[in-house]
Amino acid sequence: MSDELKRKAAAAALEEVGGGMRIGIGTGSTAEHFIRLLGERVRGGLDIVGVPTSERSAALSREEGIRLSTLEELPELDLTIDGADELDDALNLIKGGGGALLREKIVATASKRMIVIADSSKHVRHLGAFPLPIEVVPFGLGSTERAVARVLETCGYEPRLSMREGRQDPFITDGGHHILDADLRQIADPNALSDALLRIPGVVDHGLFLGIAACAYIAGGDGVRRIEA
Ligand code: ABF
Repeated sequence: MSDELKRKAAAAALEEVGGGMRIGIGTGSTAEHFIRLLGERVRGGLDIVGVPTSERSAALSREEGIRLSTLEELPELDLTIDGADELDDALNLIKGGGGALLREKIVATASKRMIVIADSSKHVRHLGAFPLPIEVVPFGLGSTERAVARVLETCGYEPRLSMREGRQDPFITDGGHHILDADLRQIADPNALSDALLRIPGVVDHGLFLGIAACAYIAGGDGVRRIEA
């Protein structure tokens, strides 16, 4: 069911893609529906170029026959379409459950517009039930973990942090970093938390996407709703 909803959200967002566009291509199971639908359109003659947010999405896009480029060649994109782990009414997001948050944020902010696609289970009143991914460099991992815990405490959270496990142990992102997942239950002030985390030297970025998404297609039992930020 949720998979069918993800596909419906992806199909609705695809309507915003036009010929000649430079498209940021997201990561995750919802974004994979988008990539497959986009592939069908490309094989039907739609001329677009995509910039993928992960090696996984790049591989699927190639299989689908989508022409790919990079931000070096195309520093500005027209549109990015990507999934999310949580989104609120203001279209602030938690992303990074799939481990691709850094490239996702770089690609989304290089785009004139970002569109989120999600099933309605991702739409929440307050962000934070989904653990916040925090991408950190391998050097100094122990010290960075302590610094993150201190910052969370200062911001009023009980620091419940876990190192994400991967096939290699710990998980390694496409950029060669690790991910700490912070279970915060409810994020009272996302902007304050974002600023505080970004001041820690070993933190590369985190999964809060604040003021980045322009619109969302949310698919539920009663159809697909479009929300503007
Ligand atoms: C990406 O995929 C991520 O930022 C987010 O973590 C995840 C959502 O996955 P799915 O679409 O599989 O629920 O968009």
